[in-house]
Amino acid sequence: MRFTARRLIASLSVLGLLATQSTAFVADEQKKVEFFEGKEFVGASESAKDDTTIDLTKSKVSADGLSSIKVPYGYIVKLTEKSGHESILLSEGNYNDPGKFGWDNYAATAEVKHYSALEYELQAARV
Ligand SMILES: [Ca+2]
Repeated sequence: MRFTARRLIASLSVLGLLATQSTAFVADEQKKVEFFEGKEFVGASESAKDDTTIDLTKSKVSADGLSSIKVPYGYIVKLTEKSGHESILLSEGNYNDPGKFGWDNYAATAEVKHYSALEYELQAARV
């Protein structure tokens, strides 16, 4: 009787662990960098989940220019203006108004890089 009860508890623990892991997995899969044409995350938007370079002048935010951006944990985004001479790196954060640092409707390309947690701590420390 005791043995059975213990086994049941052990089984439930394993199921609980699996459920927690699959939930974390789903949450991670839904993470993405989001680009918006308006400040405060409004207007037409573009998103990226994997390593990629987006030509913002030909993307969904091209009509009004990039004016806000959401960068989840694990991502670093490099924005570059059209001459290619100026660029900035953004790590995790919700940037509601990049105009505050002179980047409203200014970026022409966005290079998105996705890192594992360990790599990210190293990379983000350099931003
Ligand atoms: Ca804009």
